[in-house]
Amino acid sequence: MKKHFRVYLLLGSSLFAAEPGALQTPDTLYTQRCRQVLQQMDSTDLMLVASAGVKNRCGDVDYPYRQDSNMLYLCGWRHPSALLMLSPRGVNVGGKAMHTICFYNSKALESTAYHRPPRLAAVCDTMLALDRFDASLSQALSGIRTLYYSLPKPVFVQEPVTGKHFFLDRELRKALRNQYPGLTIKPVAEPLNRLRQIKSDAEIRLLQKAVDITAAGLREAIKSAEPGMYEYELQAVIEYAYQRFGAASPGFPSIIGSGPNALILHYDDNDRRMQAGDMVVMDVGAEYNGYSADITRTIPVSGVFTEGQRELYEAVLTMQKETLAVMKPGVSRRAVEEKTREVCSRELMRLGLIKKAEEAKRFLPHGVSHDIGLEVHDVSSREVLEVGMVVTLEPGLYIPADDPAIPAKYRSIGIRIEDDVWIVEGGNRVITSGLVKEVKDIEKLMKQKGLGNQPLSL
Ligand SMILES: [Mn+2]
Repeated sequence: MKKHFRVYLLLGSSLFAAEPGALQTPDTLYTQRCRQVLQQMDSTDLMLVASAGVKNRCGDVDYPYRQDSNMLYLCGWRHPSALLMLSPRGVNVGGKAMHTICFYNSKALESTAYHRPPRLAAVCDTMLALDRFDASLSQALSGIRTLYYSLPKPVFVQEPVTGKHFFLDRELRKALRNQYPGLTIKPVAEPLNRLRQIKSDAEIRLLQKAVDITAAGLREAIKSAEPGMYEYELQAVIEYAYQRFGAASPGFPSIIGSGPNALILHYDDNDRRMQAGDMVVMDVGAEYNGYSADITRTIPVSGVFTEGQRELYEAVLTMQKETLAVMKPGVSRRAVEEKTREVCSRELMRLGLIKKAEEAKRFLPHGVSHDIGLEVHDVSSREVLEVGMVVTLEPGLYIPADDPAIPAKYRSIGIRIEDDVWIVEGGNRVITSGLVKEVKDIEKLMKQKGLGNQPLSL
């Protein structure tokens, strides 16, 4: 029985790997990235990028594995217990100078029946078993002045019974200094973030796929929403699309906040029963082949906006549209933020919610843009927009329930509209533009039935 099961798994995996529709980063791109990093480094530098650790869930069960983003970026390797070494000077392996070496755990590889063939062979100069790492490292480090290496997270460890606590990264840094006196240790982010922030065409295709899958899920959720449903039912509809179209998982916990929960920025309990008259904020993103989308739509649960909801929604939409119009290469991130704030103040004054521009911050307490990529809040080192960056634009308005000075029709409403924006020559392209966001389009779509309205009984 067991044997058959294994054969079945292997067969299934080879079919999956050969699936023609699956988008992947081409091997040549990994080689090019490694070469670019090597060119930026001095001959007395060495870089080590480690696989992410496995996190235990309970007993024999681990959390689904997610590779470290820098490892994914440089070589696409998806397994734990591996180290990628980049040496501009070269490390002597069998008489040859190797510049990119991957040390990997061959045991771990054998036990994963689903793995794809090691594409690394095409990316790295050589692949060595992990037990050769120690010897290779001392050779590679001789004469090295700067080691680029990121210490693992979480950095703070506390043991509750003894009350002992220490900073893991500080301890490791100390140990490294003792072992290699005179060595400067810098995070790999320093050379890598600037590269990661500019997306290649291959990365844009992956982000577009993550976006399209997320939009498909949101479209079904918009059609499905109705009073009496639970927030988690909308989450199920959205994440169904992720699994259906081959996205591994959400890139971050789905936020489905209805009624008063719409005002909680990182709400993800998703367990409230939605009522007629509520708005529901859905802030979600599928992760496809390592790349995460980030889209927010806000809809009226009943299918029709009330007057107050529509006025606030149109105000947020105006903030978004006017800001999009200024987003292009050469514009600073601060200018983007200021544009949204300027329109926000103007709109809130027009609606009579504030009297002075500076009062607007109370109703929009968060930043409105961040990079996306291998992480949903992706690395960022540039203050000015450049061709190839992909950033979100997510204005919102959050009107508290308990302020009698605020007209009743606006109270207890939270709205956010978030799109993903690719900065191109002379302007931008909204890669999430296939998903409805105008009031009339949302109301029209909500008239249809969705996946979440299909009967299913226990
Ligand atoms: Mn976001």
